[in-house]
Amino acid sequence: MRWFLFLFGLVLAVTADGVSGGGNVTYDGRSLIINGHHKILFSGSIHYPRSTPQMWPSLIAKAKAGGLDVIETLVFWNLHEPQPGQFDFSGRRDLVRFIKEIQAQGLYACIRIGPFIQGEWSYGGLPFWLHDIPGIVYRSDNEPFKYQMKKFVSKIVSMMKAEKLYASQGGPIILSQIENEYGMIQAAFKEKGPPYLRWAAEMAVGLQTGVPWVMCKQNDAPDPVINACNGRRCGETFSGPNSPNKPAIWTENWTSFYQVYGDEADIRSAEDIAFHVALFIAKKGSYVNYYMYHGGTNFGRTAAAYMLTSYYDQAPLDEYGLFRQPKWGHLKELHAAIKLCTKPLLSGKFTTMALGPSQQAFVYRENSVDCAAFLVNNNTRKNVAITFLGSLYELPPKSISILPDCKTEAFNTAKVSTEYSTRAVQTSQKLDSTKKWEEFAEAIPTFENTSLRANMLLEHMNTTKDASDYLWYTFRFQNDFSDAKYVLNVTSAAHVLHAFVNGVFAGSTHGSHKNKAPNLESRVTLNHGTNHISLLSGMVGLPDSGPYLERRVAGLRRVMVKGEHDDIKDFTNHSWGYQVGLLGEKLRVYTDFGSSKIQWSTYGSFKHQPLTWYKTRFDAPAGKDPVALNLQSMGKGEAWVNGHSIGRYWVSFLTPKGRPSQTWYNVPRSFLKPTDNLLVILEEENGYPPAISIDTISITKVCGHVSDSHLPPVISWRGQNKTEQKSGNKYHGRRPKVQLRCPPGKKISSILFSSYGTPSGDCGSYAIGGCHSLNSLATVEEACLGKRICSIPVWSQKFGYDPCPGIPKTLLVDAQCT
Ligand SMILES: *[C@@H]1O[C@H](CO)[C@@H](O)[C@H](O)[C@H]1NC(C)=O
Ligand SMILES: *[C@@H]1O[C@H](CO)[C@@H](O)[C@H](O)[C@H]1NC(C)=O
Ligand SMILES: *[C@@H]1O[C@H](CO)[C@@H](O)[C@H](O)[C@H]1NC(C)=O
Ligand SMILES: *[C@@H]1O[C@H](CO)[C@@H](O)[C@H](O)[C@H]1NC(C)=O
Ligand SMILES: *[C@@H]1O[C@H](CO)[C@@H](O)[C@H](O)[C@H]1NC(C)=O
Ligand SMILES: *[C@@H]1O[C@H](CO)[C@@H](O)[C@H](O)[C@H]1NC(C)=O
Ligand SMILES: *[C@@H]1O[C@H](CO)[C@@H](O)[C@H](O)[C@H]1NC(C)=O
Ligand SMILES: CC(=O)N[C@H]1CO[C@H](CO)[C@@H](O)[C@@H]1O
Repeated sequence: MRWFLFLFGLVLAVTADGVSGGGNVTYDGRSLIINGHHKILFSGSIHYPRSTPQMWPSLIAKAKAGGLDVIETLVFWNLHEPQPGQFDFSGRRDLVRFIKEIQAQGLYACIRIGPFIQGEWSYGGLPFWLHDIPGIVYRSDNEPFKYQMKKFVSKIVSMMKAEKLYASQGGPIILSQIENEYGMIQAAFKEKGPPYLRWAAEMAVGLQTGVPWVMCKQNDAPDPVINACNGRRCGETFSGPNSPNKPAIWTENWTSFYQVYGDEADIRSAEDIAFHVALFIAKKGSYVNYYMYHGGTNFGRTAAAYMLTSYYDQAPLDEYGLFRQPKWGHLKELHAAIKLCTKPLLSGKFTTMALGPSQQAFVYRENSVDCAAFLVNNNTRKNVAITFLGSLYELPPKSISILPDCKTEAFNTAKVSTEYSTRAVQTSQKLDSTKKWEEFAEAIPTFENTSLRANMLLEHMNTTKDASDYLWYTFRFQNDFSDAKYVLNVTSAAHVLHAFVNGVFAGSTHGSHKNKAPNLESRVTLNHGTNHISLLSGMVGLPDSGPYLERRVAGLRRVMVKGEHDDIKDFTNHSWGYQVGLLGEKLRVYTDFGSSKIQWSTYGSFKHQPLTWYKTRFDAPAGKDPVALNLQSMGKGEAWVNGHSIGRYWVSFLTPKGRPSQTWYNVPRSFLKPTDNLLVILEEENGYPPAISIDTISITKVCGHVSDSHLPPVISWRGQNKTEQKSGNKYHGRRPKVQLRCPPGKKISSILFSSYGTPSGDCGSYAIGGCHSLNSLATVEEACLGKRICSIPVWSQKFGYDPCPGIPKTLLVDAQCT
């Protein structure tokens, strides 16, 4: 009874005290201290340029509903300062608007300024123009770099101050980060590393933000900067703060992992994330950030080398901002359960107890009433019964039970109460009328067409200055070989390479995130007399990691033509002509204006060869569901909608399982008009545009699977009313139940499967087992049809009779949302 009242009070207290604008931020060995209060904080990464300003309010609201206190973002230097001194904070770049939206929703913010951020972002966020500063060495004790870094960091800090966005000024920002995972590469800088690191810390602290700074993966972060952990298992791997006066902070707890072309998606289960977060908190962690909470989209050419356009689609909010269940809901319940432990966690005495060979309790006791415990079963195979303070607890393999009163299990990391949801794609519009497509063949430039010349192979990035992914290398030569067969042999450090001989396609090669592109060795036919060779070097994003980024090289390294009789001509130091970018890019044919300036041909006018632009128009799908282009029929390239680049696509690069890493490409609703939207595609290989479709993405199915011994988490007590409170029965309302929730605007339209008994399988694939109530379907239909949300107790009485007395039963329900 007392515990319950306490619990209820605490819920109110957390809500009221929770997150409100501003306050002085300090810290001690336990946690951050905001306005004099210690805090356990849950944070989630949402990167403002990876979604649209129109999406920000709903993403932040969903993060708040998921129990987060803080939204964390990187700051993207190369997006904000594309040319020295020319700043851009418009649209998706509007950092101030993003922070103000966080503030408006009553959450805290953490900005990781870097300004080197890695982040699977092109060039790790550094503007490419830094490369042209004489003598520069990035991220080292190097005056030119330090000068530029300080200038940018100061600019961002003063922008935040001008808008009064630091907590010390009454704003939401409670934490900032300087540098990023420098500890991983510091050794490469030898004696230039440590002074740079100290300088970075002093420079940041000197900006007097009034809130603490962190450095992640930097065990020796200088005082007062806090060293933080990044990774998947910080509860197990983090060696802890480097001072007893600093709190344990986890800046990147990966909810999944970034994906490169050729990779399958990395699926990290809700149970595994919950286990490691609970463990980190159990071991005195006080701040956990989910990287990513919403990944979003790498629009345009912002993705780093070989990174997919879709970013952390497996996060609790998927690429489109839809709930990824049960991940979002399971973590929400975890946060609520941990928040119930706040008082003893922050002021209780900490002890640990061994309870078995791989079982342990982490206990925080303040007095006889305020006590919280985390029971850990680290056995990965077995259910284990644990006796703790005289009570028995059954823990599934590799799981943690949270007892906010040292008695009642409020939550177990491996018991998922949240429904599973299935995301489905519906084709809204096929673009299959060839009459509606037009095409434009990209010109293959020859040496004569170029104005930039050199008697050597230029380095790719330093030549394009990242104005385009593409660089043409051209040369001409008189063929005096007597052979009929030739091999063009190109060694390159480009990501992709397409070769053309006398205007005709002569072969391609590409690399991957792990391996550089193999040599292009193509059999070619040469003219007698003059031959024109045009080689297109392409980058799929600039590199974003490792030391000495300024020394990286890309593009062609060696070019030879070899005859049948091994007569070799080496053209490496020949006279070369260069063209930066494609003609279509220069003419901006992907905009309404640019597209009207060129002569498009009807679809199918010429024999398709790599490097063709395609154009059509389409209407926006009705409704509000997110929109995506299905590019399954295409190869590799980039797509634009009404002039906005929705990113690079690379469907022809298959995973080991033989499928594209990404088939659907996000088209934010705000890029669309109701009708007549301009779609332009640059296809580098061979594609079949008439098979492209405009699709919508939505949650169409929800499924729950709960056993009759599985009590729902204590978070559901929040909803209890006064009468229930007085009854003081802790277990009131805690009967095991399956809960189903369709997304807003949809209702349960049919029950696809329902079995109360011993159904086999799980939400992915199921079948009726040896024990099954004949009322399974009717009971669930009665409770759920036509409703958006329903809950069905896992209880024989509900199903009219017990189909197999004495046997533990489960209820598995799969339902359609329409
Ligand atoms: C921060 O602390 C200073 C004095 O220590 C105080 O004047 C100021 O009002 C505090 N700021 C907030 C937002 O509470
Ligand atoms: C659990 O076991 C694994 C493997 O033996 C070990 O690496 C890890 O540190 C253990 N974790 C805990 C919390 O005991
Ligand atoms: C390139 O040069 C050739 C020969 O001089 C010319 O016919 C062609 O039109 C030029 N192409 C472009 C894109 O300028
Ligand atoms: C990069 O290009 C610039 C001209 O834009 C040139 O001055 C410089 O030497 C080049 N740097 C390297 C490393 O090639
Ligand atoms: C291409 O050149 C590389 C060396 O640059 C050589 O190892 C390879 O054998 C050559 N390939 C052919 C087909 O000649
Ligand atoms: C090209 O020129 C560079 C610089 O003069 C030289 O080091 C290199 O060996 C030459 N390469 C070939 C294949 O001739
Ligand atoms: C409060 O809960 C009790 C017991 O579940 C129920 O009978 C009563 O109708 C509820 N009252 C309100 C106002 O919801
Ligand atoms: C960059 C980095 O530290 N990656 C590590 C993240 O954690 C996984 C597994 O915990 C490691 O395999 C990675 O090396």
